[in-house]
Amino acid sequence: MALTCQQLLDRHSQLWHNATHHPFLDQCAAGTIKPEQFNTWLVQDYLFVVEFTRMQAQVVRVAPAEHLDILLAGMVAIKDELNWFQAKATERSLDLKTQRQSTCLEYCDFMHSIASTPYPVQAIALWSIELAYNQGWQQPGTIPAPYDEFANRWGNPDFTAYVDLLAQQADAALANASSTVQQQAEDAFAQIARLEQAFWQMAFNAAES
Ligand code: HMH
Repeated sequence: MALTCQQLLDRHSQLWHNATHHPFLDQCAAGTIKPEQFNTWLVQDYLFVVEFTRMQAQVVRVAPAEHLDILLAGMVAIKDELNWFQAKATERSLDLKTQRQSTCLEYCDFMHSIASTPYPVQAIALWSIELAYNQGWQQPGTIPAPYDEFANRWGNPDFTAYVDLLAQQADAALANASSTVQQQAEDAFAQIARLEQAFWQMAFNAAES
């Protein structure tokens, strides 16, 4: 029996819950997140997305031809996202030429390491990274201004449909994968869940200084 995206969510429900529910997001919804927390997230997430762009490009390199259409739509969307992050940073007078914090660095190193894994593992990684934000930003319910546009970027119906297509492609890739590759995909999923939780916590901790 081939592993599926849904099975990964079921098997690791606690880890996934922690990846997508965090006081950072709840406090965005409540309007009580502190500017230094939010701005830390924004700058570090921009730096993350730069490396995520490279990961997406790497997946394009190894994906079967029939998966390219959706992956290339994702490449177009990430172009817009990088420009949007730059505009948000300018609005807030934030310097994007900043060092990555250790958690961000660890996540970027992990994405880099994924490049040497078989396509099904990369497809699971891509899907789970996008699903984390798709679910996380919707989880607290309606997020009011000024954070609504952040919630909407990853919570909107088009993005949800894109993530669902990524899941279908990952399932198709896993259908023919060996048990070793399936295990690698499961390990990657669990590691991404841990890194997502740590990334929220990194930004949340910025309030303590
Ligand atoms: C940390 N995970 C993190 N940042 C993001 N922007 C996404 C996932 C979704 O692309």
